[in-house]
Amino acid sequence: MSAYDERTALIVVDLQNDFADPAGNLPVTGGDEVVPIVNEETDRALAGGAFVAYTQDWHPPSTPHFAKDGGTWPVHCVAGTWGAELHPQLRVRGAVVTKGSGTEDGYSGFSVRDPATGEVRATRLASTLPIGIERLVVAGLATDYCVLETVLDARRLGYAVEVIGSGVRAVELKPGDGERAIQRMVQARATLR
Ligand code: VGL
Ligand code: ZN
Repeated sequence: MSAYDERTALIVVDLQNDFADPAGNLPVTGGDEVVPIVNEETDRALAGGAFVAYTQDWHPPSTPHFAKDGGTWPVHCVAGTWGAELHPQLRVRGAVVTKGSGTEDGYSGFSVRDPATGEVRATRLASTLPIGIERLVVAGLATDYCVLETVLDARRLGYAVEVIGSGVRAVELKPGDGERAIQRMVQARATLR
């Protein structure tokens, strides 16, 4: 395990009720197991002087992201609802960055995409990280969507990235999606711990 320092940020992706609670609208198998792992990781990060940020999927009631509106997913993480809240056992000790709150689609914590125009826009995440952050440690949900896209974007932005293998879980619309996502992250030269 590599040490935390003030040039490192721990990014906790979408650890929200709809994904992490078995009663959520888009439950990820084993999603709740990630919560204590992330809490311990946060202790280590803060002890080492690292920054911690939490992303929060935060959708309007209608969005091209949802199957009922032409997209892929059951309604989930609607802004202001129980499902969109961060998991109650998650100890939130850092910045919270919402994403997906407009009509845009996309999974990355760093960017969203307008499905009509293809335009890609930054979220507040990059600007929320303190100046001097060079390395990101990533955990959360889901391996094959928001974790994957956040890690790929982070590599494009030039951060060194470490993914905590025990701290992520996959949706697996198709079996093997989680493993394939890990391979893509490693191909992008993220390291897997
Ligand atoms: C996610 C599907 C839809 C995620 C978000 O957080 O991985 N997956 N919206
Ligand atoms: Zn979503």
